Amino acid sequence: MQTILTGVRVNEEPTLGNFLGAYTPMINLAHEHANDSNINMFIPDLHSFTTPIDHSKLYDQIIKGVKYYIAAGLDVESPNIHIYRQSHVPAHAELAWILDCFTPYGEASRMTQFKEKGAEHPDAVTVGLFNYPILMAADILLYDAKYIPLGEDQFQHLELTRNIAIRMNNKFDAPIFTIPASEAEQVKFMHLEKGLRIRSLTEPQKKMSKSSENERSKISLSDEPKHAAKKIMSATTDSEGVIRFDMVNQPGISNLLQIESLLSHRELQDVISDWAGQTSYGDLKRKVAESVEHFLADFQEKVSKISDKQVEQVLTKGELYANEVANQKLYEVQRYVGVRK
Ligand code: AQP
Repeated sequence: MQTILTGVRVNEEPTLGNFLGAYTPMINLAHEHANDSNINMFIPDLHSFTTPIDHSKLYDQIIKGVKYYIAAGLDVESPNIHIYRQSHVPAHAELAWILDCFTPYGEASRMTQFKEKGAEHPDAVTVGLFNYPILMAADILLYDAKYIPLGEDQFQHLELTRNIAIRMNNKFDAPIFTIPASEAEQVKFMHLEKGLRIRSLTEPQKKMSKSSENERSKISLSDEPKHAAKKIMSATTDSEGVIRFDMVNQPGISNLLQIESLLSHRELQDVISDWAGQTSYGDLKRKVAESVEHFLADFQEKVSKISDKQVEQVLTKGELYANEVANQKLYEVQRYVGVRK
């Protein structure tokens, strides 16, 4: 059976960008493929402190992260849906070390996210931040995952994962790893035209990021719904004075149209047509604010109904599965590199 896999770090409260870029495609694919694929939705908790965080909050955030996956619509009763913590499957960290030794330093140095995040945290650029895409490669390759629903910002890391897998397979002349599908195939598999990038509400040329210190730039999944609606009402737009979908010249307006399409489950083209040529940015903002408020109220109610006990049960089941699959792959790799007979 093929494997579809994704994860969202719990360094900060996930945003609407994470929800629409990673949760939504994964949930849609789970609905479509839970009978013919393994659906692995894991919490990449070891990735959570590649940039500085408040460690006293991390454990609670992990549990909340699991609740978010369930509330988003994963059917945890399905035998093929697996939710687990990366830290509770030691093979992730072990394989990452092996992959490190098959990753040229120059190639890893080209990762733009490292450069961007390094610039944001100049006093705290750690080896962990540099190494994070290689741990991500281990997260994927351990399970032979072919499809990885991701936002556009992660495609470079996916390409690195593909390169590492191809290099190892060539080196040992064996199909050790399944090569994840290319960016174009991933996008097609998610039924998208291209990768998704929800923009910052205050600087729409940038992506909405959960670690942004500007609260007004992002909608967090735990935002009070009315407060979130106000953030949409004050989102940065432009002075063109007419509603058009044009990510280059009108990224703020285009971002609102994109959010509206995803939250209302309507084709982007239909939403664009509804608003084309209209001139009241206020009307568009009001519509999107309503959709965001409604979405958050509904989502938060679902989250509040999930108990810690249910989370424990889901994780126990998921981690049993994940350790079994991951250890098998790790042992195979260990044999190829020569540390196991
Ligand atoms: N703005 C976005 N639009 C669409 N998808 C997005 N993702 C993140 N931001 C957007 C997708 O969410 C998944 C989880 O990402 P992550 O938390 O592992 O790391 P990230 O990509 O670094 O996400 P953030 O929100 O920007 O986090 P911080 O600010 O902590 O670095 C990925 O699939 C990502 O593509």
